[in-house]
Amino acid sequence: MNRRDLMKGVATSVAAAAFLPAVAARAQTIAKPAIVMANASARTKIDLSGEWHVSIDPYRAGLVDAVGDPSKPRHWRYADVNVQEAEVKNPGTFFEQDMRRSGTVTLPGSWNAQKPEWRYYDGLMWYQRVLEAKPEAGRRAFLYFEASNYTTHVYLNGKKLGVHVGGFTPFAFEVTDVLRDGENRVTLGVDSEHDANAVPPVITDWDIYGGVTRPIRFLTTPLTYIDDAFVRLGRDGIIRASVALNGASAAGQKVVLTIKGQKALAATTDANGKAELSVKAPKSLKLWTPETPTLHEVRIEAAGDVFTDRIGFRTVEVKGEDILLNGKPIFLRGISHHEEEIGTNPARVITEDAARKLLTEIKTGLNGNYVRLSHYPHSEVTVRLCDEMGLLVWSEIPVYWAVNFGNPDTLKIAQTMLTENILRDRNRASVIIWSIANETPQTEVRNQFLRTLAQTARDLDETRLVSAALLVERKIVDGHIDMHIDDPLIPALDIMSVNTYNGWYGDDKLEALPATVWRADVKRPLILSEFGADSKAGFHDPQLKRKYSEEYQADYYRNTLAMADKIPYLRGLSPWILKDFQAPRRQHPIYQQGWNRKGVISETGERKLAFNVLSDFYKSKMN
Ligand code: GCB
Repeated sequence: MNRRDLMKGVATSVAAAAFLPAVAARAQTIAKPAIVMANASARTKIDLSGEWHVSIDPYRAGLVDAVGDPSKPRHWRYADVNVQEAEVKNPGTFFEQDMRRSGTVTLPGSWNAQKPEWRYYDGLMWYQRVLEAKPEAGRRAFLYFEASNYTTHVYLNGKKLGVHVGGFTPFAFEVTDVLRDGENRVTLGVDSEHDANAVPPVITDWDIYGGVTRPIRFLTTPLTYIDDAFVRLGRDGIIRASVALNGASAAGQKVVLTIKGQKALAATTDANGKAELSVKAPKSLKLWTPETPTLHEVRIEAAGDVFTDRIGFRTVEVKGEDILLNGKPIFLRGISHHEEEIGTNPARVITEDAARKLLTEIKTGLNGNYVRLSHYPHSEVTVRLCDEMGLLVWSEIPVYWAVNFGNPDTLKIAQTMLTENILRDRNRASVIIWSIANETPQTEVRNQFLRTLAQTARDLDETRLVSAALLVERKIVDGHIDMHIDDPLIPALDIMSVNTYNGWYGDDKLEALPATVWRADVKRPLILSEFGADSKAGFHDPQLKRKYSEEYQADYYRNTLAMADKIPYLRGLSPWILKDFQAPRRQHPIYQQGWNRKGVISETGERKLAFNVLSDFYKSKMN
């Protein structure tokens, strides 16, 4: 398939011109979420991982009745009612659900892996469990969700706390006033449906993984607490901390910041509860690098609350065609990675152990220093491990393929996701690139949409680079393959990144790839953000080297890497992809069976021939 063809007809149907001012107006109104709860896991009082009652609701009866009327109480999974007792008390009453007597599943974990018939279920699922808690005088209480996919309705003791849209970023609701002493009931309605305005849109090349995919925590804080803290090293050699308090006494509070081994800094919060602190980085400060990923103990005290984290200091910038880390040019030896654990029936449950296994294959197995966490924000545990292990990170939001660029509400969803992602991860030294999109059509509404996102990223974080994985047109010029990078979005980006599949999609011979000519209109460092070919682990075909054989994939890598090596402004690679992953669009009965087979390891972790080709190439790039 020609990559351009994929995008034909995708250009938005909404009247674009009328729409642009609305897009711009919307950009002004995006706000930080009411609760950030930076480094939330450090505040965990009760981890709500474990058994939850579950009830499937494909027609959404618990939310809306037939013909759109309000739903009937007998369907309300969230009602604060003991159904069994109510049935005895009033024999005339009836219910069409009872969460307490429904079966259970273990959360976190997408429903896809919980029952074979749920593998491709796309709809509403209800969850409920008991939270034993006690309201505490002088403390606030919250429910914090690391991620739940896609629309999550949250209730406590029959009261609706709110709704969150988006599958990969954290959110929280305050429950101080709803919490009761003893048994509390948390009920969640998680709807995986993506409509045409969703981010990502309906069609992707990965599995939906509906449900609660990351931990849920019950947290408590003092009445005024440190909600957000962004601690970073600027390109000017200054360490800065932006601190935000949340609570009635947020204004006029003393804030004290200590980086272990350094002198403490102090400031006072303004009328909005915010404080800015800064100090020139001492010469002795150990910088974070992939080779020596030093993390410093950071402690912030204010209003009787304490925030702690382990934070690395480093700078990243672009100069001409170079990416500089701590002022020195760097080549990104990476690979793309979907969030999916090794195994034959993955549930997208990323434990520290599961993440470590996968990242070790990149760091040690492939001699990598970089990972593209595609196509959406991955688990916090993964990003924290990258900090610890020394892997640079490309972080992405799922503005993918046919997003409805003409719709201001879609932009708002994307901006909110980007904001939640940046607020969660901007203390992670490993993260160097915010990616705002993948393979999007070159239309004016798309350009506006993505420029707005680029600005959102820069407003929230002045220390990192902005990029997007772009499409590029392939032509034949004078007998060679010609790739001309001319996307009008590039001036808004720090790095131009391009996905290219010549030799897999299309008819190009592998031997023709090394002679490919790459041309770019704008001077920027280039990352080949994707290239790849399917192979089924164990299918060997040394003679014919048919597609899907390990030999074809290995040859594809050899030739594509030979091509890449000739691009003078190439500064990084993240081939597609580390591991074979679930992809409902991929149904070749012999080779794919529901998996995208472009992994250099199989779904069970078996290394394919291409793994060694890439690993050797990266070895040759290590200084
Ligand atoms: C792409 C997409 C990625 C797909 C891949 C493929 O360009 O960005 O999500 O999975 O191609 O395998 O075709």
